[in-house]
Amino acid sequence: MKKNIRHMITAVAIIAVAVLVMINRQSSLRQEEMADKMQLNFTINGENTVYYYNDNDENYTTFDTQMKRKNGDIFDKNYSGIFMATIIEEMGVEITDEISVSVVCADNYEIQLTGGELMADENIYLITKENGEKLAETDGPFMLVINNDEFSTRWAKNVVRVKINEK
Ligand SMILES: Nc1nc2c(c(=O)[nH]1)N[C@H]1C(S)=C(S)[C@@H](COP(=O)(O)O)O[C@H]1N2
Ligand SMILES: [Mo]
Repeated sequence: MKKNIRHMITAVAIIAVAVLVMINRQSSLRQEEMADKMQLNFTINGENTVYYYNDNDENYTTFDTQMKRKNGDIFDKNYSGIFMATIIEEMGVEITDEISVSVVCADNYEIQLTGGELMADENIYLITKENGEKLAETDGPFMLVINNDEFSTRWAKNVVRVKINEK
C-alpha cells in the first residue's frame, strides 16, 4: 500500500514537471516569434506608426534578380522579402497615382517611389534575406529592391522609415 502511494506521488511529480517544461517551451517560442517580428517606422500623412515585419508572413517570398552598377558590373542575387505595395496596403493606405512615398535609410539616403512603380508586377520588394541569410549590417535589417531600375542606385540599404502622403 505504502509502495503504491509512493508510485503515485512519483507519477504526479513527473507529470507536473512535464507540464511545466511544456508551458515554459511555449512561452519561449512566443518570445522568439515576437523578436523575429522586426519593427519598421512609418509616417503616414504626418502620423508615426509601426509596421511589424514578419519573415513568416504568407506574403514573404524568395526571388532571383540582378544588381546592376553604372560601371557595367552585374551581380546575380537571391533575395527574400515582401512586395512593398502589400506592406503599404497592410498599413491601410490605398496605392493611387496621387500618393507620394519616400524611403529613408539609416544614413539619411532617401529615395522616392510613385504609385505606378509600386503597383508594377514583381518590381519593388522590402527584403530581409540574401541567399536565405540575414542581410549584412550595411544592407539591413531592411533593404528596398527595385527590379525594374536600370541601375541599382535606388536600392535603398538599411531602410529605417517609410514616409507616405496620400494628398
Ligand atoms: N542607404 C543607402 N543606400 C544606397 C546608397 C547610399 O548611399 N545609402 N547608395 C545607392 C547607390 S548610388 C548605389 S550605386 C548602390 C551602391 O551599392 P554598392 O555599395 O554595393 O556599390 O546603393 C544604393 N543604395
Ligand atoms: Mo551609385
